[in-house]
Amino acid sequence: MDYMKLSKELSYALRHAPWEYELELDEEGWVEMSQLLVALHESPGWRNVTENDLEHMIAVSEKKRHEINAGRIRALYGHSTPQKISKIATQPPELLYHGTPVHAVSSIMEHGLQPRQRQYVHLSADMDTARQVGQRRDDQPVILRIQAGQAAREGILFYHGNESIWLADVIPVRYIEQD
Ligand code: HQG
Repeated sequence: MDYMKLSKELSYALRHAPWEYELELDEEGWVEMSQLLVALHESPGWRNVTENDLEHMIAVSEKKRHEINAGRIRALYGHSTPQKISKIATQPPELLYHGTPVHAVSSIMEHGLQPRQRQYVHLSADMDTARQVGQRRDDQPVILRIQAGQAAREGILFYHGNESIWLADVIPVRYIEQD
C-alpha cells in the first residue's frame, strides 16, 4: 500500500474537503474512523484500506499529521474548512520560527503573519523544521524568528499542533524578527 498517497488523501479529506467524502468534522476536527473507512472504500484505489493501515500510515509518516483516538481520527493542523477547528490555547516556547519564500518577506514584515488559505498561521518549533516548510516554495527560504513567549504574554493565542508545529491566529509584525 502507498502510505504516502493514503496520507495525502486523508489530509485532503480531513483538512480541506470532508464534504467530498460525506464526512462532517466535529468542533475539534474528529470524524468516526468507521465513517472514514466507508468513504475511502468507495474509491477504487482504497477499497481494502483497514484501520490497521491508517495506524501504520501514521506510524511510518515522518511528520505527525494525523491522530487516532477512541475510534476517531483527525488532522492535527493545516485545516482550510470554513468552520474553524477549535483548539485550546497554550503557552508556546519563548521562540518559534517560520520558513517562508523570499518574495513573501516584505509583505509579512508589513502585515504580519496571516493564515492565508488556512485557519491558522503555522509556526515551527525549530529552525530545521522551518527550513523544510519554507523549502516547499523556495530553495533558499527565509527563516523568521517569532518572539512567541512575549506575544503570548501580551495576549496573542498559540495552539499546539504536534511536537514541531505550533499554530496561531495571526502574528503581528512587532513579534517577527529577521536576521
Ligand atoms: C505566507 C505543511 C505574504 C506564509 C508545512 C506561507 C507546514 C504571507 C504562505 C504547514 C503572509 C501560506 C503550513 C503575508 C503568511 N504576506 N505571505 N502577510 N502571511 N504568508 O502552506 O506555513 O506537509 O498555508 O509565509 O510543512 O507554509 O502539509 O502555510 O508561505 O507545517 O503536513 O503564506 O503545511 O505541512 O502557506 O505551511 P501555507 P505554511 P504538511
